[in-house]
Amino acid sequence: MDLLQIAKHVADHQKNGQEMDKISLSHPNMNVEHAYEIQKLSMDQAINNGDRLIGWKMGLTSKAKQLSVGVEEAIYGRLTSSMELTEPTLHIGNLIHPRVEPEFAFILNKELKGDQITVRDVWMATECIFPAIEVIDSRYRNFSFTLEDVVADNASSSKFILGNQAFSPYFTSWDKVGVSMARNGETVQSGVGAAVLDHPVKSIVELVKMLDREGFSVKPGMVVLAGGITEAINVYNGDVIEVHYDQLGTLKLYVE
Ligand code: 0L1
Ligand code: MG
Repeated sequence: MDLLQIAKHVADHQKNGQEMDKISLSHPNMNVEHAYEIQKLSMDQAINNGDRLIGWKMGLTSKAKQLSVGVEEAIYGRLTSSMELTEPTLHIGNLIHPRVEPEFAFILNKELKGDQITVRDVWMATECIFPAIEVIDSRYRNFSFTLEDVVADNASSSKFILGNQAFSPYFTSWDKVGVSMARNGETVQSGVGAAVLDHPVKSIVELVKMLDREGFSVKPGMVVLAGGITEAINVYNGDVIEVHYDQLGTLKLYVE
């Protein structure tokens, strides 16, 4: 299996917003280690072309999401500078079938690494937390994939936006924050922070342990999306998405 060739193929489809066949169809022997290597190599393509690694995301962190895509473990992906929206407008011309989901974004101020990482280590290294919206856009038809496929496709990462207000980690019970998401004024999803591995901080612990297996770490200044708090919803041209985070405000996203 030529992992670099597969990675270039994935990178092209990500860049051009084009659907592709599942890699597992042509490479049924691909395992999760291969898939993470494909993810790394494909994101290296983007980085070599001027993009910048600015953080990590955790995906499939809720049981509901794992069930909906038929897998039993959380996964991670890479966040680059070109994925961050600085204005609340999502241009979908170059996307395939975008979905959005509410998340919390941790900003770290110390390196986090190693398989002995604890919740306390994460809190000691967390500068602040932002309410955030992640846009996922699987490059596979109908969001249909195996665990290996979705890992190779950078955990369906596409775009993300942080709120304008950063919050101290210490005065909010992040697992208790209620979140509701409305499309064009109608509430379509609601959830609570505990949907993310019982507490979003545990997702960061899990990420650091997973990264350690591959020799990576979370660097100071990086952003980490902890995982979807509700199911993701499809968005279409003209939609206005509003996500309300109890006590923390509302994020809007205009889809064009
Ligand atoms: O961020 C996520 O939880 C998405 C991970 C990949 C699964 C999907 O595309 O729904
Ligand atoms: Mg997500």
